[in-house]
Amino acid sequence: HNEGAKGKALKTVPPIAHPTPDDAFGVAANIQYHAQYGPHFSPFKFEPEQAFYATAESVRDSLIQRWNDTYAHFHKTDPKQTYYISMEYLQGRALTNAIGNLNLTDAYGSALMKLGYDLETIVEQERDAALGNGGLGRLASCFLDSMATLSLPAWGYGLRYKYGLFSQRITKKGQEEYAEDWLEKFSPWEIVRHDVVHPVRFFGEVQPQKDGSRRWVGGEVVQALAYDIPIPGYQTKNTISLRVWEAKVPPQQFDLYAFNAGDYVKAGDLHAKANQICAVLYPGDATEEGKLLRLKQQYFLCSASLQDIMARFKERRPTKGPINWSEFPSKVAVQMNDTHPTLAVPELMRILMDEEGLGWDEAWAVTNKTVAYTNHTVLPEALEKWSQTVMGKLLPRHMEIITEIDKQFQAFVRKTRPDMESKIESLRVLDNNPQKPVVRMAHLCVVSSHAVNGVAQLHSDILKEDLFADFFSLWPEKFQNKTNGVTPRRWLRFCSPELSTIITKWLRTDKWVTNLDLLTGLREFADDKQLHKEWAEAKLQNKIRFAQYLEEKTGVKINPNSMFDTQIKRIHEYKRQLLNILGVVYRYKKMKEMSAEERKKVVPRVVMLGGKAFATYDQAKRIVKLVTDVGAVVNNDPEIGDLLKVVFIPNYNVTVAELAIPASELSQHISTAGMEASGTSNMKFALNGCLIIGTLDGANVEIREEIGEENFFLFGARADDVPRLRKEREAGQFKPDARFEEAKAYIRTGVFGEYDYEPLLDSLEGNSGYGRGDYFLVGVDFPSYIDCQKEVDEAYKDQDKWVKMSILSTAGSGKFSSDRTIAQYAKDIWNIQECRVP
Ligand code: 4GP
Repeated sequence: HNEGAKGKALKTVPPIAHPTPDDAFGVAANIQYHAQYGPHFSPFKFEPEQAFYATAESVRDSLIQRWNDTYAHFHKTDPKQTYYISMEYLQGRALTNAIGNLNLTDAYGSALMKLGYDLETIVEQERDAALGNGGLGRLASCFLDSMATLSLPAWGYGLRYKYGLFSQRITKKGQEEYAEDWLEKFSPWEIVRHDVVHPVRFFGEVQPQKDGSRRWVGGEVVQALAYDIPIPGYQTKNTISLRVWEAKVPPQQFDLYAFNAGDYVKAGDLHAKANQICAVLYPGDATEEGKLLRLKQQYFLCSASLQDIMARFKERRPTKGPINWSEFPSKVAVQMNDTHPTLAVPELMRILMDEEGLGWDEAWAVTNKTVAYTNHTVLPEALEKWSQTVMGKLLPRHMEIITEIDKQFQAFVRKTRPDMESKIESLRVLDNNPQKPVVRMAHLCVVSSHAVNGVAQLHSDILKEDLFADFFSLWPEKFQNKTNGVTPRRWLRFCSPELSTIITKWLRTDKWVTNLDLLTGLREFADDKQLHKEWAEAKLQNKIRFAQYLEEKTGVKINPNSMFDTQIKRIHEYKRQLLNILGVVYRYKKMKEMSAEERKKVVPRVVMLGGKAFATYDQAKRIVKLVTDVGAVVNNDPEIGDLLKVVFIPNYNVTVAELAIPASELSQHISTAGMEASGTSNMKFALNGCLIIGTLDGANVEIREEIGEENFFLFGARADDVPRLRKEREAGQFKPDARFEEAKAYIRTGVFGEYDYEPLLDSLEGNSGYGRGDYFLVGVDFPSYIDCQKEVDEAYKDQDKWVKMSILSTAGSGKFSSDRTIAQYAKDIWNIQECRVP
């Protein structure tokens, strides 16, 4: 089945020569070779597209070699290995990162020059791999980069969606969604593995066996086919895998008789069903079909990955004698990225019991020591619950296992904590509400895992004190915090080469790229005039580059000497893009009321918002519409000119972030306190010397601690106060600030157009029919937000002070490297060690 030692192997022959950093001629020849013989060959054509594919294929050769060496090394040394299972990965583009990590950037740059291209043009040919939705998906990708860079024995598993997260277009109607066909012209980075295939069953029934065991039979069986995407580490040979699965049916299941009889639909029925599984990420789940498809996707990912892990484990055991299963957790760690891969638990139990013949207790002990769970959100709507009926139909054996876990959990509580008897119903894995019996996936995760973690200190505290408080009282030792991080390679070294060069120059080393704490060395120069000059110059270059991009995409011309103020993230009411835009509306109104003299004192600003609204999330789409409508008026107001611009950045993705973040001077992280689990773009902005205006939420708290409170623009209610404030708001005890009323009333006058904003504005009222009565406390935080924005303007007027704050932001960002986060997971949860390819 697998890529291990069995069967005939390729004889060792002299190694093939791969491009080296100082051999631009060799690299150029290699690119030419691929242009000539690669799958994208086109006679007489060497357009940027052909050049990109030839370049990528040439880089891929080096990656494959390293990937092979890494695999062989892991196979030989047989270390404990981590498997990160995630429904999402937001990889973005790979070329810059790959050649950067391989230390081949200059070589490829000069090679392409010889062939008549500059690297930048070629890089821009690549489509983003957007196999994810938001922070959780990008975090998974940062983690892979750190796992490889730390030379850890670790892999990622995911799904190979045909269409990535939709591509967003902004029209007069607001956001429109289009399929993101990232595979249209193939991805040069994936290697299809026809030798790695696992069967995955759906539906069918459970048959009791003579020996008392149970077996799942019948139903539909599809094949999971592996694609490996090599993930190179930085300055290490180690290159790990992101293995993504695609669903296939074997050709024997194509009904040739039906086809020849003219029933084409029937003939290809199973193929069509298999194709649905990996068609899109998060298919709409308003219908029963949609729900079933989502559960199918989750099981497909878990089953294929677990079978794969199992096969590798077995392959690495000595061939003689029975397998000692208690050894499994000392060789395998499985990390569930949120609740989407929870089915890994019953699937591992099923394999151990039904296929390997272990008893319940033994299987449970192995499973518990193997799996761990990361929670990424406390939003109730995001804590998955699956209908027991659907689960029982699609996965009858798993439903039995889940039911047993639920039963044993109850018995455990009764036995060990009789004082908690009254809590059992609300803690159970099964919610047997007769109207709607469901499986609580988060509870299944907590009960089954040996470790449960939140993603920032505040969030982990909320898990312990609130969301999972009773579980915490049962198992205090399970709960941990692992504050998120971001990879310094993509998010500083490669996305801002200008700033990186300056940092390396002043620190006299580039070791900060793998040891981000070294950035504190910049503090020493925070007042140095020369550094200020260089720093501001780099920022300006990045601003100019982004301004050009924006003009190309939106037609709006922005002045690079204005303050660049950015909020980029998924559009969600709790993230409060609405607070931002209401603030802009208020600012605009005040500017209109000013005399020409007064206006001269205004700090020119470009307010940029970007992000995708989930296709069925109406309020989020209205927010997008409001931002674009405000922009259309403000940007064309001759009285205002360059003093204020409002731009919606279309189709926000990883590549856009790589341009926007280094160009920003202020970024907004303004969620209702207690609702943003961590945030990771806040870390990227701070790392790039962008100041933050934010609430005390998620990782903002730790960022502020690290960079110093005097370098952070703080406003708004604290998480502890939120429940009380909500109650007061509900009880009609909230007295809105006049400025808040003014901003809303201004929109209601119709200055920004005739679109019906009432559902949005009404959601901000205490007794709303649309929202939840200003549940997100926009009205409560509005006055302190406006005051804080004033402080921002004042600070910006003193550019020396501003640049110093900017340097100190970067200097204090060392903690937020995903290398630190991953090292902590490796030590505290996975118990894995470095396994470096010699
Ligand atoms: C996100 C959280 O909303 C964000 O605060 C956090 O930084 C990120 O996970 C990574 O931990 N959650 C999701 C999600 O993306 O889908 O729940």
